[in-house]
Amino acid sequence: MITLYELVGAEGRSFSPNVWRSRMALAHKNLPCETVPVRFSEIASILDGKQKTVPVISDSGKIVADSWAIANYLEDNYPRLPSLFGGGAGRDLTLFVQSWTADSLHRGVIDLVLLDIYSQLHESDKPYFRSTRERRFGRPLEDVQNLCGGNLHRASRQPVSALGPARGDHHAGALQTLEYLAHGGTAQAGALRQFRCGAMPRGFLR
Ligand SMILES: N[C@@H](CCC(=O)N[C@@H](CS)C(=O)NCC(=O)O)C(=O)O
Repeated sequence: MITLYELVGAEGRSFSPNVWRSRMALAHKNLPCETVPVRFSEIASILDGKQKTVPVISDSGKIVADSWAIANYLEDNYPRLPSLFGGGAGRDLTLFVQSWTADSLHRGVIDLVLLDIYSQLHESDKPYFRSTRERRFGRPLEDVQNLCGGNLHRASRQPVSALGPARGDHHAGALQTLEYLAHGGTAQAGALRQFRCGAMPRGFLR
């Protein structure tokens, strides 16, 4: 059994797109897994105590960290299960999509949701999140999100970078879908449906 360590907020919602990539990769491979919810302040104490970020998986004691490393591990160690990449070219293309997602899409979206992420954190995580992110962004969380129009739903009334106009929910959906595509670039479109119906975190940014 594979164990997936995932970041959660105060109400137990899994809100990290990096973790969702691994969740979706596991689901795509039909691999059963158990999830262990962790807060930011607990990451350093999971497994061998060397982890700095999630997702992390433990597969019968083998520890793999980083969503891209996890996707590669699953593909290489479970070759008989549905392929995440569909071959070498698909793996290369997926790496490109993953890099673009991290460098362009996430950078565009994070301004819209930073305060929302903070608001849904457990109280014990809030000081850490505020201090690290305010250092990174160089201003208060409130200013980051307000400077770009308020929130994901208000932003839905105007085009947001390359995503174009759409409902705010669709931005969130696009983000999740792209996250999935980042690990399933050439996989069958049909596989996507299960995430829409099942594992998608509806309204998780509200
Ligand atoms: N490149 C890594 C990034 C992982 C990452 O940054 N995870 C965030 C959650 S989205 C985290 O664990 N951050 C811990 C922290 O900020 O202390 C991956 O794709 O897994």
